[in-house]
Amino acid sequence: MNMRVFYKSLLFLLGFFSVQTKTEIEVNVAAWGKADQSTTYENCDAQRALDGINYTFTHTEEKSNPWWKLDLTKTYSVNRVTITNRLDCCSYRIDGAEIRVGNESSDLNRNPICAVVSTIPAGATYSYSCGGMEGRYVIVDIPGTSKILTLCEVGVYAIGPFSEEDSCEDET
Ligand SMILES: [Ca+2]
Repeated sequence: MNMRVFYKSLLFLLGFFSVQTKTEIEVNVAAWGKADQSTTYENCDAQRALDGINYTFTHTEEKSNPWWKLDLTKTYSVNRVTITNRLDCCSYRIDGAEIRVGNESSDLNRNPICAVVSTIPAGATYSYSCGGMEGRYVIVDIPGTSKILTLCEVGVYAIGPFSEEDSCEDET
């Protein structure tokens, strides 16, 4: 290896490592939040979309405009949202679901739409880019009459590291 190639390689590596140290980390903050939903069928409560188990699911009653709402307790810049659909039955029910990110806790439709689900195959996890939309709340809702909203898992990926208050380094 001549010196020119050596220096070029060295510069490349230095550039590589400097980029690496600046790389921001994508963190799934969904489970840090508290979930709620419009109605609950039997014991299929809203938190079941956050338990890390793909076969446990939330389930609303069959009503108009069902929704599921996640309160992240503070505002995050949401990079993407993932939804895992039900495997055993009724995968079509998720069709047309709207994913919203915003700061409106009561009038949920005022939160801007990040993406609309066309369809998700049974048991699959699909990812929807939200491009850094800011919000404390992530909502999944299905507009229409006689709808059932079921979610197996929801992931909310924000770009970290976050503010210093998220770090425990200073706590002894
Ligand atoms: Ca689950």
